[in-house]
This record gives sequence, C-alpha cells and structure tokens, in this order.
Amino acid sequence: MTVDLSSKIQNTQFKNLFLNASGIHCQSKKELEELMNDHYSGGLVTKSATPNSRFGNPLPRYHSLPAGSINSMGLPNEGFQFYLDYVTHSNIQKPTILSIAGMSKEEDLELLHQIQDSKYQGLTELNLSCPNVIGKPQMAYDFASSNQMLKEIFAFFKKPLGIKLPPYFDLVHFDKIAKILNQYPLSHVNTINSIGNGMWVDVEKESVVLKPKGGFGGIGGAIALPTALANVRALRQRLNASINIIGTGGVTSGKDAFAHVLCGANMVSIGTQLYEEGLGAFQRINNELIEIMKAKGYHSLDDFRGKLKEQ
Ligand code: RRO
Repeated sequence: MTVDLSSKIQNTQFKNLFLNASGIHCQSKKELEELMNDHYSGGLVTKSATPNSRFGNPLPRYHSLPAGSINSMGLPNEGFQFYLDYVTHSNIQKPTILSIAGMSKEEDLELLHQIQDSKYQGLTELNLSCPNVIGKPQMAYDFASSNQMLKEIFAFFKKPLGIKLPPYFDLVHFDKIAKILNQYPLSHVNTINSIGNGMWVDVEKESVVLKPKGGFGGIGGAIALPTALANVRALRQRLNASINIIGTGGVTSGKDAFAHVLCGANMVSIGTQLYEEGLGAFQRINNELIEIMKAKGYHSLDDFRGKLKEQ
C-alpha cells in the first residue's frame, strides 16, 4: 500500500508535511544547506530575521527539560539580507518559508516592502510571537495592534504571507484572533510558538537555568503538545478554509504528527525534538507516520485531516 505525505500551503506544494520549526537548524548557511539537502523534510523555514544580524541573549539560553525545553535565545540571526539571499540565490530544492521578526511595526513593514520588491516567490511568515526579546511584548497578544498591522501590511503586500502565533489559552481569545485573521488573505497561520515565560528550577543549585530575563523562557517539546493541539484545533474550527495551518509544538513521533493533522494541520513542524535528535528525526517521524497510516488504511493526509472525533 502506498502512502502519500504530500501537502500544500496555498499554491505551494510540499512533498511531505514536515518542516523544521523556525530557529532550529536554520540560522547559519551550513545548517540551511543541511536542511535543504535532507531528503525527509518537506520544506525549509529560516530563522526569524531582523534587519541587522544579532548575537541574541547572553548564554546559557537553552536548557533541555525532562519532557521538552526552555529557551531565551533572543533572536540570534545573520540579518534579513542573508536569509533573503539564501532563499533567492541558492540551489533551492524544496519550498521555503522566509521568517521575519522586526523589532517594531515599522521594521516589519520595511522588511515586507523589501520582500515585495524582491524576486522571492516563496512563502513569508511574520513572527508575531517571539517571547524572548527583552522589553518587547508578544504582538499577537495585542489584538488591536495586530489588526492594525495586518491592515497596513495587506495594503501593499501581495505575496503569500502567513503569521506565527503564540499559544492562546482562552476560547474567547481564539474567537477574537480568528475574527481578525479572517479579514485578511493570509496563506497560513503557524501555531504555536513556544509557551512564553515559563520557568525551570535547578533544585540542587537553587537557581534558574537560563541567564537572560532572570530565567524566564519559552517552553517547547513534548510538554507543549496538548497546548499545540488545542490551538491547531481551535483555529481550524474558526479560520476561513483558505487559511492553512502549520501545526508546531510537541511533536516527537509519528503519532504526535498524526494528532496534529487530525486537529487540522496542513503541515507539521518539529522544534525541540529536531534540536535534541538531529536531522535524523525527520526520517524516523516520517516512517512512524507512514506506518500509522498504513495500519489505519489511509492513503493521504486528506483522508483524516481535521476529522478529529468528539466523544
Ligand atoms: O530567538 C528566540 O528567542 C525565539 C524566537 Br524569535 C521565537 O519566536 N520563539 C522562541 O521560542 N525563541
């Protein structure tokens, strides 16, 4: 029995549904090349870019947890031009998602103007949810500002654009954000970014584990899975069908990816597990998902996407 893992975001066709989560294995040229050449990832997402390169927050800024991770990287990246050059000039063998994260609305608009004026034809993703930049709130928790920003963006931006959302925790907030997003021709939403401003304690040292922000950081990995599934499901139930969903959060196995698709994900991205296991995670998780689909008699993702049953 053959199983087809191909998927689409708007008109962009991916040979399989798996992506790296932005920030994982996608900052340097070497990492991007390795991702580009990996046979088992369907596409490539770049590290969120700021106008100029950044070192990011002081170290230590990533810590593995028993069932996930905490990070406060602080947007280390090579600068917007580096990533724009990479996705427009390199030997591109798979679809790309160019992630951007300006430090202000003005910077975001400026980066989007540059993309609009460039020859880049791939997908762009505006990160409205980085939890770790000191003094900068997560924009997508401010509904009025997000709406105003999208209004200004779509007045000039005509290429495929998605946004990266933070997790929401209240059904009223899902209603509010979906009502805003449904007014715009978004290619996709990517949900969820890490669960912002968590804390881990090293009991032996009686200390936090990260240097920046007094130890507060974004939580990812297996412990984020239930929150991620809820966000994919709740947004799929509310967003226009034309807005695709990239499910991100807590995927460590084919089973977790299957659950994301059941909740409505078109694509699935892998963060903490990719960092911990390396690129081999793509092949393993691909194979696990294929085995589950074969056992259930599913040929394609459409056979079960969004078909989560209620009790
Ligand atoms: O660089 C980071 O600290 C970071 C970013 Br931009 C993000 O969107 N999510 C995250 O967990 N870390």
